[in-house]
Amino acid sequence: MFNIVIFGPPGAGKGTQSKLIIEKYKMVHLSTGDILRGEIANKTPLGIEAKKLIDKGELVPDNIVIKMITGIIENNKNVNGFIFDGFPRTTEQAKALDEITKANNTSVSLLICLRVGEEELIERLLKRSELEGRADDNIEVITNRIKVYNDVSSQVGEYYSKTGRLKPVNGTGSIEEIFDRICYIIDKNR
Ligand code: B4P
Repeated sequence: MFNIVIFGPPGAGKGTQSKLIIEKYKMVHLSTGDILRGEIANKTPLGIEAKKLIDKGELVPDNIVIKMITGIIENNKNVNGFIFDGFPRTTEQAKALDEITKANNTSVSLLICLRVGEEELIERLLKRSELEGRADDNIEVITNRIKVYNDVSSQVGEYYSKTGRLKPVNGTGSIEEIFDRICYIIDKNR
């Protein structure tokens, strides 16, 4: 199994690039954002709680997302590998992911960190809000999401850097150009 984390600030292109990666490398896409939005759409108790936080641009508690991820990994033991999109977002989640993968006789090989400037992130997310109308894509919430990324989530990069697994990628340019940069790293490390 070859597992990757795709990481970066909100709007960096994690979801966009994950779709291309799973198609080329036949991996399983695991997006905590998508799972949480599914819970919200189905109005489950978890979704109702998560919505209050997501609508403010805050993170959902670690124990909730860790539990979600654990179940999925345990139920998919025979896949080529996972692409973890939007998880881990805290050091606690990063440590938990190392423990869960180890318990399932696998590991995370790389964290691909998409680097994009703040102005472009805001521009992309506001454009998405016109197209998709996501409740958390408005300027006030976007500003808080970027702040949470800088204050909390950026530490995840440092955690992976200590074990030599952090691979920064220039996240600007066309979607295809960025995908080529990611494939180069995957092919070199597989
Ligand atoms: P996510 O769904 O992960 O949302 P995101 O950070 O906005 O990334 P996304 O993948 O959607 O956007 P992308 O960069 O691809 O999380 C949403 C919320 O859920 C979080 O704020 C948090 O509250 C909660 N949550 C999720 N996981 C959690 C966790 N582990 N712990 C706690 N809470 C959690 O794309 C953005 C836009 O840019 C798109 O419109 C795309 O078309 C465009 N784009 C992409 N690449 C481009 C390019 N090269 N050029 C121009 N535009 C581009």
